Amino acid sequence: MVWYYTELYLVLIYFISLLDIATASDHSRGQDFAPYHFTDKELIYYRNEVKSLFYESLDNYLEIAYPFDELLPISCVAKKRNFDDPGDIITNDVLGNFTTTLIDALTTVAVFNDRDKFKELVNLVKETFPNGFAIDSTIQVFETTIRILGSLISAHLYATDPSKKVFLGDDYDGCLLDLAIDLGDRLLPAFLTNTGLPVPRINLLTGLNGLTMDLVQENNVAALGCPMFEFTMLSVLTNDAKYEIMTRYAFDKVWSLRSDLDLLPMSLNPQTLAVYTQISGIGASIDSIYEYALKGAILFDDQDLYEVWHDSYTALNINSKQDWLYANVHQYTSMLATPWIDSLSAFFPGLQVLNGDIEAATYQNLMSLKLWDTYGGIPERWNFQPDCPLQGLNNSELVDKVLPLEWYPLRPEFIESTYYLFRATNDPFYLNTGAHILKDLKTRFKQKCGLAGIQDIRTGEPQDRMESFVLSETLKYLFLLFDDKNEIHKTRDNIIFSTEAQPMWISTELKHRYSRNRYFNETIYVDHIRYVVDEDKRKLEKELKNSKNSKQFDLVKGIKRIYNEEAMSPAMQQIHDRFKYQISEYYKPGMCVISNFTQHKDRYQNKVMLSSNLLNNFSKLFEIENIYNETLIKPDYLKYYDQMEINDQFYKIWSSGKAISTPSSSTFSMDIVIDLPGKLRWNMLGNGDIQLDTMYGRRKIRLEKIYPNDLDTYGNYAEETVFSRLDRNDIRSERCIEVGNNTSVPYIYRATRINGIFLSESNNIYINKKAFISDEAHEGGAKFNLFDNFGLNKDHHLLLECIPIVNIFLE
Ligand code: DMJ
Repeated sequence: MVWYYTELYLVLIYFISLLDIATASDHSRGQDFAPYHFTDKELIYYRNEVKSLFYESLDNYLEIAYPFDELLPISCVAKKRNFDDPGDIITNDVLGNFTTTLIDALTTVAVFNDRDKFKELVNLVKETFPNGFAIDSTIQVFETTIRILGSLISAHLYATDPSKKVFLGDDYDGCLLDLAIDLGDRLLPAFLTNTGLPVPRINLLTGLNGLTMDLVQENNVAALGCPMFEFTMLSVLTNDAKYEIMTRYAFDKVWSLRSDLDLLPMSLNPQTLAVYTQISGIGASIDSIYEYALKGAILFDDQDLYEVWHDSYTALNINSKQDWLYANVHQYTSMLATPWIDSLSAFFPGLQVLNGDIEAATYQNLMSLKLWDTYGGIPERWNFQPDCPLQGLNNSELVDKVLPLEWYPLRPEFIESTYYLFRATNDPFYLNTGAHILKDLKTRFKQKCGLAGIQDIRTGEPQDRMESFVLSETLKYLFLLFDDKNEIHKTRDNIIFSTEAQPMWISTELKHRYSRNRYFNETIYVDHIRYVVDEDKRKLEKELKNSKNSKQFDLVKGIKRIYNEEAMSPAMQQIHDRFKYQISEYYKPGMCVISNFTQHKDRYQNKVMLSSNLLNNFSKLFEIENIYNETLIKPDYLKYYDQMEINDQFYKIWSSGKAISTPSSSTFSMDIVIDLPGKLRWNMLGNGDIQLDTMYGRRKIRLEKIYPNDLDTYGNYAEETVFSRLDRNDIRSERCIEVGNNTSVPYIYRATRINGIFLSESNNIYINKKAFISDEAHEGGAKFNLFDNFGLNKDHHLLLECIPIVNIFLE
């Protein structure tokens, strides 16, 4: 329905804009349309601009830098692998001397439907590698898998699918698949370790021989688990299941290393399983593991992968999610581990959209937008809260303190998520974001020979580098944002983008062929998988034997932690001091009013009855500025840089003139965590209420503490009369009578989130009373009585410290 109306509107706007062209054209910029109406003409213009940026950069690469891996866009020379120093892993991990830019860019040309160019580039790849990848380069297995192997596979799919515009038919001999097989065979020995987890690097010519310990000892979980995606595609295309079996075993093994909270560590030793970083989150080192769990579930129609996604996403929502971002937390305690987020986490909203979680995606993506507003790009790392006192610092010192990593190499993640959100909502808000980024690319990032990132966001110093993902991802997603009718959007092929934006799909015929004809017979891999599986069994039996006498669940009995700013025990106080960010105030007093611009009675606005949902109906569009005002600091040189969502022209056309912004609340919010052994189960009712029949598993409930006349999370003033009607007496015990006058309460609690899910103003949580007490030993032997920590009044409200939580009912 939404699509239908929107298309109708766009047609309408198109005609209106035609009428207006004579006077509204922006002739000074050589365009014959009125910008920010997003008419077909305007979108074509944007698409062409993206294409020009792409082709200019690619042509320069081919002319100047080919057959090396990259082109330096400012100095206009090739960026090569560091042949002199094989230990320079920062350079050499992705530059295998295998024309990275050319191969990674192949499918962007396919997405442009440019068959001639596609054919020319495929032939060039074929000519370049007559002997496959017999190159003496030690490279990163994961990076090579996503940038080279995935690109070859995806381009092969385009070349061989008659339904695609760039289908090559007789002009193609399968050379890309041959190369993919050759490369896959060179990478796969990385999985021949005693654990079945891959070492991070391998030499394309000599394999594992001669690799020094420092090159192979630490691998991150994304790199350990994710090759499964591209390698399974390779199996599907060849019927040789060894690629799938070896890499899928590694994926499953990685997942088995999660903590009780279902949180994965960031990196470990693939030979010993020793964990190097017990931190979990959604950013660098770990990002794609979630991505490939969900995308793999869809592409391969795989329920087990979906469960991995489901459980890991639930764990992230419980343990790492804050309203606007996912923080890095300790994998065993879920305590906040770092005060920063990194740029790569901007991909997550795209994944949430794939999961159908549009509201959550909207929130997370706005964080990236505000970062772009502030820094003109997404800093590699940004402190969302200060990690040291900031008082007395001048602007440049402040910017320095809040950007632990200060570069932006034109990564795609923000534009990728913007693209997904536009596909899901059709809100012009996202087209505006794209138009803004496109303008930035042309004016701030374009250099003599290509697109260059920013080396130092603090000063705006450009970076003389164009990584291959700029052409394969950043520009592809930007183009697709403006190309509603691209064949990718019209197909029934269930196309899924790889983490490198390489489109992947499996036809029904191929799927059947693989399930009928798959084989697994290469001795070295068959023997190896037998060996690691036997090892697993042996270890499991040993563990079971040892655990017979121990009480497994003693550690997670009852409530583990209750965070409260008052009445803390000294021990709790110490924890609080050490990890104060975990229970930091989420909201600070203050008002957020849109006052920076005037409303124009514009003639387009009178004619075009369209508005952006996000701009007009999302009441928290400006909350981020308020919450993160301490660390969202604009560098001086960007003082006059536009805040894209209130760009005057966009706002005039797409706001209804009634855009609202809820003032920030004056209340204090805290999280309480209830951990009980067992499996988390719950029921979301149609109206958004939550029904809990058991309390097993982990619940993280955010409670807002509201005093009379406070402004609450939803923008309401708490009227005094409400408080006098509430009962604070625990009907199960006498203990609350001593606390004071039972006829009124000094403040109340209200639940605003549960396990990362937002509750609306009218939502309640209903808990089965029986879930509060367990007299029986169960799932590991724990008995509990949650009433020791809570209470219950006669109106069935749950009481915390004898204070009613007004929307949690025990029945
Ligand atoms: C790309 O190679 C891929 O998107 C990967 O998943 C993360 N890093 C870069 C882009 O930032």
